[in-house]
Amino acid sequence: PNEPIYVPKGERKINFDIPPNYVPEKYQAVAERILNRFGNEAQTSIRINPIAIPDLSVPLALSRQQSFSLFIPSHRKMANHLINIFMGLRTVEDLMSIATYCRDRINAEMFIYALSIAILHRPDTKSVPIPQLSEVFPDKYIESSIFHRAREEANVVPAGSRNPIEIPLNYTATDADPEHKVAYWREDLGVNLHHWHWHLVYPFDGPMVTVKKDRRGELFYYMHHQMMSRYNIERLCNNLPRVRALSNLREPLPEAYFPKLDQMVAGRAWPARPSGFLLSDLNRSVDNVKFDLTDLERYRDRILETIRTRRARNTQGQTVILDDFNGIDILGNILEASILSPDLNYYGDLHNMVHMAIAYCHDPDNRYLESFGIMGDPTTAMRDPIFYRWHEFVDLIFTEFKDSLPAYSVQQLNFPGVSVSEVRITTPGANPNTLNTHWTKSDVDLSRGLDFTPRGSVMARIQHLNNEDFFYTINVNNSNNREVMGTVRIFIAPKFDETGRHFTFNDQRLLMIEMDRFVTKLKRGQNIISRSSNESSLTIPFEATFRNVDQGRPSAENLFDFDQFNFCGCGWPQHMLVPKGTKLGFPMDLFVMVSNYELDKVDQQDSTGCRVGVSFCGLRDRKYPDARSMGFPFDRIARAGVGSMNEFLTQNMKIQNFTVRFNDEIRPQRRNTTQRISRQ
Ligand code: CUO
Repeated sequence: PNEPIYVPKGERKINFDIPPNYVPEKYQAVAERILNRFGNEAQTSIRINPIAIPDLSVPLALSRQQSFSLFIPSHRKMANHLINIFMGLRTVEDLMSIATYCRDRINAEMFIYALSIAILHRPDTKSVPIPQLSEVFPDKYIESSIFHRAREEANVVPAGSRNPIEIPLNYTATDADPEHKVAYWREDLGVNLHHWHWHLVYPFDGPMVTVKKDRRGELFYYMHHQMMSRYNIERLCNNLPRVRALSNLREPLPEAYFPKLDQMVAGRAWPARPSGFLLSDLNRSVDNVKFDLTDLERYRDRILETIRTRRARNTQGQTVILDDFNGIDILGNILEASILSPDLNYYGDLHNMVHMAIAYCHDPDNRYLESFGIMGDPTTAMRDPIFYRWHEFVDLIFTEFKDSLPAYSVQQLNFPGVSVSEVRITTPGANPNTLNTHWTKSDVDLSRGLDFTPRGSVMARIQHLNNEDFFYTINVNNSNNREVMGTVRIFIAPKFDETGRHFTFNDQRLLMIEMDRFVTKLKRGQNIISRSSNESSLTIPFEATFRNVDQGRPSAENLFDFDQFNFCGCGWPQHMLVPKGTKLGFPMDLFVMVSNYELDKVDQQDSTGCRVGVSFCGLRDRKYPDARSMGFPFDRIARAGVGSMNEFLTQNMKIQNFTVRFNDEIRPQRRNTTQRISRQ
């Protein structure tokens, strides 16, 4: 039961042994030809057992031609119904059976969503990798014209000899729109996959939320806050100012976005949004979506009032105190909103509704029969510049609350007897304290998402940002007369703002991005800690996003192998760990803190699941493995008298200048996963 059920490796000849009534009516006539297509030459046959089919009328209400969105409450309800069915099945075989029955009947996106949630949460499918969304729905990530070229390639060239189809870096706009300078970041495949995966692991609605996820509201705050800081740093690297929050919903939106994506399943193009659009009240009976901008403003004001008083109310009319530690978790659930919100009616569903208001601004009353834009789907939302304006506002609300809490005292920050004397960054072959970035071209397989014959791999080749591997070296002195345990917390932030001025402590701390966090033993006396960038607690390995392209062309052997490498998909992509920097070198501060593990530790059993991407994604079925508030020590304002980073430091912290140098050339990805495998 702990082994993957079905491992696709290269090309295999597979027949399917499926109960006749499982095949939808319209395919009945050709069923035999499809299911048994390899006849006696098949290497494997997959057998599906017939079981009683549950009532699927609720999820079937959304047709296969409609677009599915988690942000639409009626769609969520249907998906939750399906998730409950998948979760309630007795065995993995029964799950496969019902999933097979649903596969060609249920709306495809809803089906993949519900099945992925079930696989992630059923105890008997812990080790089953969920389908990589970029391969199932490549149309959500990759420019539409490529699919015509892919079809041509597949028809003319036999599988195995096909060349990857190159996708240019700049296809959604030109630098005439300044916002386009950071399109490589917004449209990055790994960044978007991470965001989709995060929302799968931490849904805001549905049966999986009530299985209480530890600190999910707080993680909503922290993960999105960190993405915002990363995006703002990326903007500074590209000579753009930090994002201006979308605080006035009545102002025209100067940010335009033309996605150039097609939804193949629904057979429609994602609508574009020219510059200057206005949000308006929504009234779309077809989606059961109806709300006014005034409603949103009322929810916002109630949330701000809750922050001012640090008191929320619940459905029973009781007061819920937002305390120093749990307040942020409650606020995260109020703001998103999740069904864990103390009072969904009173506080509304602010974050999700503004996603919707933006997604429907081109057709708020459905008079043109248009569906939602890319802000209406967590899979695609991060491509749009407006995403960051809205999330900057969400982040401001969180910051408003965090800034009302008392600052950390020296005592809370300190680790008696432990001091950090030196920290440095080493990139092999480069100057000390330099990080190097460049472009890389990597491949993704489109074929699972292409419904045409002949079959076999068709690869798209994508150009993306990447960084050279590097190490941190940290010298720590332990003057206690015994061994102690410490948590090493590594952050980086830019030194100068958009006008070239040194950041104040308060502005710089908000841009501190986490790079790594790990627990280590500190023996008495001097300790030299060396840590590789590939071990980061933030990231998933390069190969979890891309097919390996060591030799320039993927082969059946180096396609990634689920047996050895049971990837867990949630986590920041390794290739986006380091901001782009600049050609001349972008000046940043490296911050390292060693905190007292006695105050950090969470007593619980070791996790058996994924141990990658933990900083943003937590551990499956376990508490978040760090007792401190997320973002510690930068989640609070500075104590009195601290105006600069130097003044903030206690003896268990150290900062170091470094630069990030961008080389505007394409370099191949080195194999870097060995360390990661042994760590697991
Ligand atoms: Cu992740 Cu707005 O929460 O998209």
